[in-house]
Amino acid sequence: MRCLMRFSQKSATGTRLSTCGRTGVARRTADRRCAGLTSARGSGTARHFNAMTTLQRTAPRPVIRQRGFTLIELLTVIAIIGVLAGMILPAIAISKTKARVAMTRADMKTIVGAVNAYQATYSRLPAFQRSRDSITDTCPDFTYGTVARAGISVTPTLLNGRGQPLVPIGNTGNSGGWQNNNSELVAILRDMEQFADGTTTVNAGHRLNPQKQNFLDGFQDRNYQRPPGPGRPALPAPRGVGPDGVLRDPWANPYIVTLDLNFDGRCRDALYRLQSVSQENGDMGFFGLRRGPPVGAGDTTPNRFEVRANVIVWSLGPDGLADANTKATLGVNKDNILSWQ
Ligand SMILES: [Ca+2]
Ligand SMILES: [Ca+2]
Repeated sequence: MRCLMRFSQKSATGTRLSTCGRTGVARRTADRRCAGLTSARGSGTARHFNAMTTLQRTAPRPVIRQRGFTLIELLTVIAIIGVLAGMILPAIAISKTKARVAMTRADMKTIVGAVNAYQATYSRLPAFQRSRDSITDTCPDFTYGTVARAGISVTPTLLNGRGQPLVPIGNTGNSGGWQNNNSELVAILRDMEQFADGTTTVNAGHRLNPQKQNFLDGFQDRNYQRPPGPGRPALPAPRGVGPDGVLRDPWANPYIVTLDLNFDGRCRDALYRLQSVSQENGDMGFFGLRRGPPVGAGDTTPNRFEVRANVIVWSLGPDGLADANTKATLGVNKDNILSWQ
């Protein structure tokens, strides 16, 4: 009876166990043996069985040693994790940068599209009168660069996302030295009379967008990532229109936009017009840039590299830098993102 009861027990894993730990044919054999032994309790065979059972009960059980990791094993695991992290983290950083570059390209398409839509509506480009009046033979188009505010100087410049001044990029050789950043375009294209910081825009009274259309609705309004405080400047937030009206890229730097204000079908940008940046071979430049013909008698500069477009946009790229003495394909200019590339 005891054996039958044991046969009906299940182990923790669901395997049926016999008294002797047998299964299948062995179990049936054990069944018969146990049945016979049970009916013949007290016989010699039964005594033998009882002796065996006693021996099994009293036999020492094997000791299972539980040991932890050794120091060497732990150090090996830590080293492997370190190697894996060293391989994975750079890959994550690269994919993050690629995603931001893709966002930047999409943003630049949106800006170009907004300018074209404005031009189709009003038969002119979205520029303030002082910007139009500033063009000359040596500076026939207008670049909205890194200048902090509208005026007659390229300094002070806007700050990057870490609160550092950006490289000065603005128009040289124009009349009166008039400069501005892309907030001028934002005000006109979004039909803004006032920016979030309270500044009155060039579009006050809707004078540059009388139909009150929003041509640039693909961007969010961003607050500063850190507001200005006593003795410290505000830190701009990435990708969107800030309280100062400046449209910034995913690295919190302003999009640089050049408009073809002399309407010759070519954009002469403040940086990319430079021979030191764009010349590849003779009048041939990098990324489709070509040295254009002089636009007037006073246009004697060799810095006439241009893009065939009515508007171009570019970003300083992940490093937030550009240099007027470095080729477009090298150094800090290499990662710049160009709408015409
Ligand atoms: Ca032009
Ligand atoms: Ca750069």
